Amino acid sequence: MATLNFLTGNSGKLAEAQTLLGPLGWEIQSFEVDGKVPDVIEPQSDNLTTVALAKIAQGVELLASQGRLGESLLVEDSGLFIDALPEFPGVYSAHILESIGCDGILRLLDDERTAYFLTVAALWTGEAVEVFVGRCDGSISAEIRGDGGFGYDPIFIPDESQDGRTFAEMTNEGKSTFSHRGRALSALFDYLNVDGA
Ligand code: ITT
Repeated sequence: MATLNFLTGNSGKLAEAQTLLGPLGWEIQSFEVDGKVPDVIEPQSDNLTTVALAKIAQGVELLASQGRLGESLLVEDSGLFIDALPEFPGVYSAHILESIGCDGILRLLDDERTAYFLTVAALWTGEAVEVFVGRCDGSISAEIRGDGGFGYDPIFIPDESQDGRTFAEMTNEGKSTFSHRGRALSALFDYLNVDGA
């Protein structure tokens, strides 16, 4: 089984990557230094790709400092984009979730509720950096629903949801079949399979 190191402080992201790529023959392991996930600095930027590339640059430096430069490393940056609130919460998704939460988002919205999630994944193959993007269109629910997932999952209904369920009302497998992260990681898997990186 091939191994992919994933540098993330978000256990929900790690679990989803394991759910999606595990059955396809990839062991996704948390990238840790001295037994803990290292901190990375996210630059102030209104662009997820810029943030993902900054994270992978720091990750590659850490790999090098461990004498593990030949190993692969994955990072990703994700955001929720709500059409009625241009650029919001977007790249500030983590900060906004901490400050006003899902409740706060619901209070800001009226009838216009379309939104999308975007993931930009950056992979160090052991030789070079490759970027993969995944998008999931949907809408913001009228109320918080579901206990699964993490972050904004209880208020996001993907367009593919057959019965109006939020991501938080789905299993990780269900969410990953059409989520932003699922799509970015599927593209990554296709790349690894073709290139054998
Ligand atoms: P990293 O260590 O990987 O950076 P993070 O939680 O800081 O983890 P991001 O900056 O990419 O990740 O995420 C921005 C915010 O968006 C954060 O609060 C997440 O909880 C939320 N988020 C990301 N992906 C999500 C998803 O699939 N469903 C719901 N919320 C999500």
